Amino acid sequence: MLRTLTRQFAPINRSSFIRTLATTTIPETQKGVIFYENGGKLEYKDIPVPKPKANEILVNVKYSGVCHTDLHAWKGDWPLPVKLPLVGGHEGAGIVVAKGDSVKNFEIGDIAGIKWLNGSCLSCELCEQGFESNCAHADLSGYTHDGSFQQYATADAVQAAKIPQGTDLANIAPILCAGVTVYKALKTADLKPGQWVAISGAAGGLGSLAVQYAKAMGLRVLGIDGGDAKKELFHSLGGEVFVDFTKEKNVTEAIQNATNGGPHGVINVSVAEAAISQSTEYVRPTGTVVLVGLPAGAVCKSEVFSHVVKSIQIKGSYVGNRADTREAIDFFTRGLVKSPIQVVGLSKLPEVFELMEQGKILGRYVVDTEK
Ligand code: 8ID
Ligand code: ZN
Repeated sequence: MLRTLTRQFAPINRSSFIRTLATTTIPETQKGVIFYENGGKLEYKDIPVPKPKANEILVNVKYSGVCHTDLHAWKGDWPLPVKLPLVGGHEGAGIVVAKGDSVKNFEIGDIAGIKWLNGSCLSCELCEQGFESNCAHADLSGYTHDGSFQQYATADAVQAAKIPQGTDLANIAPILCAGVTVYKALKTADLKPGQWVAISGAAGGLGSLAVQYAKAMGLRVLGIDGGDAKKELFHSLGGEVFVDFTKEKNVTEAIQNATNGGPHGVINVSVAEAAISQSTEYVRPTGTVVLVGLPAGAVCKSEVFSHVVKSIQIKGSYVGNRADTREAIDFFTRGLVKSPIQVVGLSKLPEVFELMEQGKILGRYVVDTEK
């Protein structure tokens, strides 16, 4: 039996929240963007509203960020097959409108976030130790489980993100993947306040948040990306030194000069294989290269002699666990990071993918599921 939304909310003076007051019944069908094969038509149409299982909440998604991962999923870039047909999206923010009988941690009317990690087994050694994203049975929103590019989406209540009442839902959406991921990647780099971190892909969705989390952690931030608009965004977010890979003749030298010997850590959030390998060259001796961006079929090459003599580390970092999520949201709620977003209707998703493919997006696009 599902407990459905009946209670009346007290009005809160936030535009994205007020619009939820009208949501009192759960329809049978809803608008969503669905595709039936990789690279196939992205159809904006009426689809059934999913029913939550005993362990799940049903979230009336108001806004969803569009992550480059959604583009990879649609294109079929990775060696892990997607569920088909698929509703993508994994940065969904909305209101809990129904829940399964065994859900204890959410009430109807709570604000919840749909994350990439929709659910995990919670009983294997990895889950037990907080490495839930690495669980062999991980269920992924917008990949193996229909995600947030629809008005109603389900999530395992244990993994769904808790969002404080009154939060601006459009602005928090990108925190649910991009924010959590870069926050975790920065923790993985294990840097100290005052040290240099380079963000490769600094003005994209993940990068623009990484700059701010890094600043909030007391790091000095060098950003690498292409074009004047990206440079401007980077500096407006508090970044210190910008290296334009489209203009700079010797990127490695420019980065090492600006950081007096190379950054202590590098967060790779570009979707460019060559840029990832290059980061092993300019990183400071004893520094750490963190791999986050996932270009199709990419290999990270590190020249072995230098790797050994410089004693560098290369680490992979994959979203974050429940604690990372809570902490990343806390940085946002305290105003330490802001989402540089542009909001468009969900029906415009194909156009957003096109801009993303061309590398033309500044910050993050967020889709409004009601348009
Ligand atoms: O858990 C994870 N590891 C995780 C989580 C979320 C996303 C990984 N990702 C992956 C995505 O799947 C994607 O491969 O991180 C990558 C970046 O996602 P995004 O930030 O959502 O993508 P974007 O908004 O398109 O930003 C990419 C930026 O990289 C720049 C672009 O200009 C853009 O600003 N860029 C490129 I493409 N080539 C570059 C280069 N050679 C570059 N920046 C510097 N040097
Ligand atoms: Zn993502």
